[in-house]
Amino acid sequence: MRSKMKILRIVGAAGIVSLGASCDKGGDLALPPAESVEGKLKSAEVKAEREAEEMVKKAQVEAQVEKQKNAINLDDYTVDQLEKDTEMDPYIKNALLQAKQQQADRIRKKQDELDQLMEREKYAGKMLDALERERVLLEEANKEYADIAKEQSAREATERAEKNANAPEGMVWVPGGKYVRGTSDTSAGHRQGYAEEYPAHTVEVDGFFMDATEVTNAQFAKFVEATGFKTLAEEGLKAEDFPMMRPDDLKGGANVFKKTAGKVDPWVGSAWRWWSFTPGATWRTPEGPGSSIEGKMDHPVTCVNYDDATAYAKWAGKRLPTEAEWERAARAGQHQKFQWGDEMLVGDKWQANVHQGNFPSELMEDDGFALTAPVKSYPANAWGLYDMSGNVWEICNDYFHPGYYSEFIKNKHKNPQGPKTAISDQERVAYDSVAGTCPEPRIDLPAMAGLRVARGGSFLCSAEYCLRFRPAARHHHEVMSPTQHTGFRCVK
Ligand SMILES: [Ca+2]
Ligand SMILES: [Ca+2]
Repeated sequence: MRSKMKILRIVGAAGIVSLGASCDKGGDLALPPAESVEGKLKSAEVKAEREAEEMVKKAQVEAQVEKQKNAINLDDYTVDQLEKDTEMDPYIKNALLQAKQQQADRIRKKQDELDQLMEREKYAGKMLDALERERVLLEEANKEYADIAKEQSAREATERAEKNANAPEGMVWVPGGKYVRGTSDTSAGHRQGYAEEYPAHTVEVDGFFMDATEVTNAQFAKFVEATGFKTLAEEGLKAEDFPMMRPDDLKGGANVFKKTAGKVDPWVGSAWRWWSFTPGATWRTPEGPGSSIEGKMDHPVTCVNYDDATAYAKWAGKRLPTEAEWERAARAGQHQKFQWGDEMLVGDKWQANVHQGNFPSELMEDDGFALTAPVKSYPANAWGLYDMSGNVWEICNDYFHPGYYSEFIKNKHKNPQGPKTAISDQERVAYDSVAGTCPEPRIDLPAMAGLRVARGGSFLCSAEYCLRFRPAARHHHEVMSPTQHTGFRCVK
């Protein structure tokens, strides 16, 4: 009440001044009717009351703002301050502490997302750098090859004619020389999946004779007949080599392909969805017990491993090709996506025994064969070699390492023999192609766990899935795992 009277007095005085100023203007203005002294006092009182009401309203608004400001200020209260506040209502305090916790979680989550985004950006940047380096290397390799191609091609033709005139039976001459190995063609598959093919570079090998076809069942049968040799798939693993393995895991057998019951994404998850280790599957029974190679003696031998292949080669007075020799032979003086050109089909014809249909739930025969085909079922490449694309994978002599090319270009040399040491499949999977970090070989790696190179793709290489029937494609052969789609050919 006291403050209201004070406001009334001040406002009342202002009202009187204002009234006086109005009178000063005087002159011919139509003046309001004269008021009595009581009337004037009444008017001033009404005006003062109205203004006082407005001031109260303003004060209320200001109080509200102040209240809100105080509420906002609670945000600045630290968890520690909140916990120490003994006057605060415990219910409100708990709610505020929970809100603080949620806020901290949200901030942490945002930071994590930001970190991940930055990490991805960094990775993408590194990948772009890698792609650019690969593009430059391919350009350099192409230029280097273009400079020698004409002269080399003329020499190759003469050399092939001379050597092929006296070639060992079933073999053709692969002339020595330089070629562009690998690829930097990112359209050939998804980058991470095929990082082992990068970067493209020139490599030089000496000339050699190569089997025109994959080693057939008939040829392998002759070897077995002459030597009594037993393959790993027939013998199984030796307990003394693998003391930690259960007896069942030592059994002989091979991996056999089984279609999946329905469509699956082959890139996500394990290949064991369509492979199954089948005891009793051997080169004589490649689809498992009860199957046979009867009528298939001109098909490539399968279910053999590196040791079986080298034993055969030794008996035949030959050896397994190096990876560099194999790709030289497959390319036959060309650098194309496929051995026959850059298109998968020529006209509407398949040029190799590969996989058609949805992989791995279908096994169609658009190319004439669901499983292996007799060797020479498709046209030879320019140097007279058959099935260098598809039919069966061909084991090479080199150890497999996905980062091998990146290391090789730092120390290029003629007739490369591959990495000096083997890695296991776990180490292959752990390899980071963008960082280029090579896993260290495990010290206790059993010799048979080491990966060897396999080349050329097989009847299971899908045009839609792996496209590994390209000459640049590299794959690994697990020496302990003979499979239904892996064979070999020899050189000398
Ligand atoms: Ca086929
Ligand atoms: Ca082949």
